[in-house]
Amino acid sequence: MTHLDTVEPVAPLRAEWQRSEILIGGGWRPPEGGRTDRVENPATERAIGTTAIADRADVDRAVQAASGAFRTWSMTDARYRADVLEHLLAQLEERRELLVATTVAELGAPVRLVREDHVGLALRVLESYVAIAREYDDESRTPLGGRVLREAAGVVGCITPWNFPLYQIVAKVAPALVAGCTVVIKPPEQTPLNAYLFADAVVATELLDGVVNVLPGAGPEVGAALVEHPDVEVVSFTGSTQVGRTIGAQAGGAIKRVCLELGGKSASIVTADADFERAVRASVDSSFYNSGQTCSALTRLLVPAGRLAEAVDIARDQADLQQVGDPTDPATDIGPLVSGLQRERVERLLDRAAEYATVHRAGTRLPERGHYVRPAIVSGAAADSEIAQDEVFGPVLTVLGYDGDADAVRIANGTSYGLAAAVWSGDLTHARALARRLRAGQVAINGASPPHDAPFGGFGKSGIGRELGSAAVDEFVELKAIQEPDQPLAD
Ligand code: TXE
Repeated sequence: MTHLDTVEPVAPLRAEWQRSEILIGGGWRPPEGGRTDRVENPATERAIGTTAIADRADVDRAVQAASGAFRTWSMTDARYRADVLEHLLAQLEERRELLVATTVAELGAPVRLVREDHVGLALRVLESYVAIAREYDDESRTPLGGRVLREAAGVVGCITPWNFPLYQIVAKVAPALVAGCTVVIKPPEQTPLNAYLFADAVVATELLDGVVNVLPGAGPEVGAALVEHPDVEVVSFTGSTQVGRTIGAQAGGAIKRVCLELGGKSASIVTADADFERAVRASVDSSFYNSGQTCSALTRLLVPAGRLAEAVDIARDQADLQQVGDPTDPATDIGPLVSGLQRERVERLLDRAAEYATVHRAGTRLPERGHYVRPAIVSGAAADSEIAQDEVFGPVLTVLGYDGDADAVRIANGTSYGLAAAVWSGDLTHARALARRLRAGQVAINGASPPHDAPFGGFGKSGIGRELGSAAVDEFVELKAIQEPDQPLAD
């Protein structure tokens, strides 16, 4: 059987993928406008299901439900919330295989990656929040004896992207629930089915009626209505810098708290004394991971100028080794991009890059159908060129040369972003010193990336605020200083 023969001509229609309702106040209801939209499998370009599309009236109903639930949920003990999250985790665990199949079908990510990282990571993150909720302390003292309460901020609007459909939901919802907030989720248009499975787990958990509401729909309509709604106190958004800027401006105008997780153009600095080949190959893998659709991907490889040609050769070889194709095949490394639109964007950027740089495309044969992109290694581009500055969100690595540490740091910090970075060196002291000089929210030394409870977020235009771990809970908390007289008041 050839590789292509394993791609199903028409993905099976599953009952779970035909959804005409939205989740409000713990119950499934038809959307006000009665609209639905089709969901496409990016590997086959065929419809695999339909989902409901909410509108502004639904946003209002969902926010009302979340506001009602907030009155009781925000008053519960964090230990109680830990128990509820544990139930939710068990419900998601029961749906693990369905979540894997759904993610492969609606995102096109390879099954091996989906099992370990997409679904596996999402569940591990939720598990970390069960532990955080158990330890959660909503009261503290200042050094001068002031009493400080941590109170839930209110209803949170969670606007999520498609690149890690389940993880993005969990990374917002779990810390918000730990803090005592209630949420309205607006999942992405491209991958709403994961949100439905999450909603099924919420319903089965029973104790979350109104605490978690799910409204699939268009960003400029449902997403914007959530941001504008006066009873939404916090907006947590992950997506493009462009939409993040709009949301930030709207939230600022309404004096509303906002958490923005935006793009990145992360640098991987390989020093002269590093395990060079390992560092280059790992950087290629990072930039191709999830078809390059990862905001923290190491998309700029920085090597000593004298070793540029060697780095490009190794990178090209690593690109050629990638198996691109059917995401249901466990041997596949790279699946399609999520949509035709994303594919066109990436190809356009590469076409323009070919005018001023060398674009090496991997030799891999691509399937005839599907939004596939041939992985690319770009060399000879200036550090300030479009391909070295813009987030590509496809399997593309740009290799740049540097001349000494100061130059490496200058190039690494020389974008508007600041999400992640990597340093490779045989000398840990040297690597740590370089890491300190990088303006990035996370730095991985010699391939060791931070655990999933370490804060994740960016400097500069990569966003505002942090996700993961207890740092994310802080985004959904208001601090209240409350003081009582030292002596009890006389009756
Ligand atoms: O993002 P959008 P898109 C980057 C990546 C990618 C580019 C475009 O570079 O190529 O963004 O992707 C909702 N008000 N990232 O177009 O449009 C939308 O419905 C409120 C990086 O998919 O920002 C979806 O739920 N909400 C990123 C979410 O915003 C709005 C992951 C993200 O969609 C809205 C994804 C509006 N006016 C893309 N318009 C990362 N940081 O990981 C859209 N939305």
